[in-house]
Amino acid sequence: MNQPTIFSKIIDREIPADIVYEDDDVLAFSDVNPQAPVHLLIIPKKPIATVNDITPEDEKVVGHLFTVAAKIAADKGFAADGYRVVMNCNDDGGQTVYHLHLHLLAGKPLGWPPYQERIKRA
Ligand code: DGP
Repeated sequence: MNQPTIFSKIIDREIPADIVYEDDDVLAFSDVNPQAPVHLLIIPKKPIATVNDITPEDEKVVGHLFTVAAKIAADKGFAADGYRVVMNCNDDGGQTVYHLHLHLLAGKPLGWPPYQERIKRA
C-alpha cells in the first residue's frame, strides 16, 4: 500500500508546493484546494499510507506532526483563536491521497460536525 504519491514528489521537489515548514522528518505545505483561509498539510517524509498503517515505530513521527501543527499555529498567530487538525482515513473518511497527512485548518470559525450525505461508489 505504501506506493509513492503526489506527496512523495513534493518531498522530492519534483513538483512545486508552498512549503511553510520542513525538518528531517516532516514537511508542511499549503493545500492546493483550501477549505479554510488557512489550510496546510503536515506530512511525514516516511510514506505511511493511512492511519491504519501506522506502526509502533511510527509513533514518534506521528506525534511530531501535532507538535509541528502547534508550532505553525503559534508562529502564524492563530493558536489562541483556534484551529482544527484532522486526518482522513480511507474512502469513508474522505482520504484521496494515500500518504499520511494532517490537515491544519484555521482562519475562521469552522463548522461541526463534518458529516454530509454521500452516495458511496458501487
Ligand atoms: P485527503 O482528502 O484527506 O486525502 O486530502 C488530500 C488533500 O491533498 C486535499 O485537500 C487536496 C490536497 N492535494 C492533492 N494534490 C495536491 C497537490 O498536488 N499539491 C498540494 N499542495 N495539495 C494537494
